[in-house]
Amino acid sequence: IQNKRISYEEKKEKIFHPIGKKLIDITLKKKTNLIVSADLIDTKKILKLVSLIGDRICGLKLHVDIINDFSYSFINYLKKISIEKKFLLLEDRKLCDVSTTNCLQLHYGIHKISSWADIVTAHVLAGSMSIQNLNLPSNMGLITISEMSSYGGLYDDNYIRKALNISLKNPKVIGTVAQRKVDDRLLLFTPGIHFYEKKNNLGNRYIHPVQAFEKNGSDFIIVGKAIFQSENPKITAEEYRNAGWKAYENVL
Ligand code: BMP
Repeated sequence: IQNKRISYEEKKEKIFHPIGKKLIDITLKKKTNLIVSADLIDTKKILKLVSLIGDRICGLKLHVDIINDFSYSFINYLKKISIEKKFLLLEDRKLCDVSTTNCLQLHYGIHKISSWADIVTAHVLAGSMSIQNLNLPSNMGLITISEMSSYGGLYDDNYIRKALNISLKNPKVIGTVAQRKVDDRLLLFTPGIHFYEKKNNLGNRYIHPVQAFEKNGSDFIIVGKAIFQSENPKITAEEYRNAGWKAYENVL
């Protein structure tokens, strides 16, 4: 049957990086493939959101460089909650430079991403070497960006194929962001998820969780505004968790 996929258990056997395996373990334990993107500029708002949705998610995605009142007490507290509630912290830094600069951006500056994040995102525009020699801690993984959810992006099939190849060859890469099926040895992360919206007027495109799993072979859905801007993020997160989990089970 066309849409069949391998289970998370089978996928875990193909993923060698410990953080990839850990993410799958969390997903199976909590029955959730939902990653919430907390694109908020205020630490109190992020912590409030996490208190409402922490039980429903396998990962929390951050853009720490948008936070006005970033501090280590915030990050330490968030780290503690992530361990208690069992979810991973993803910093969506989208590194996109040569290896030396990527390395500096990962380890230094105000945010010292490598000191707390479980996963960081990176483009591979600058080539395979750009994501090598980053001195990542052994328990930190990379997610590459092979194809974005926005419309009018510059990614063509050739670029995407090459980005996927670079991802497969780098042992630090646990998976990728793309809008299509990828090799089973990569975890596939799908942003641009919404129950009702198809496009927003700022260039992002959206698909339903069912489409993400049936058509694209997604492993994890990433949901931002649909949850954190909803009237009741707790209930909405549960709706997306449930939809993502059912969509996964339906293609098994
Ligand atoms: P929202 O669901 O509110 O549109 O948020 C999507 C999140 O995913 C944003 O943080 C955005 O930076 C990120 N993202 C995306 O929208 N498309 C991609 O292809 C890759 C992303 O990381």
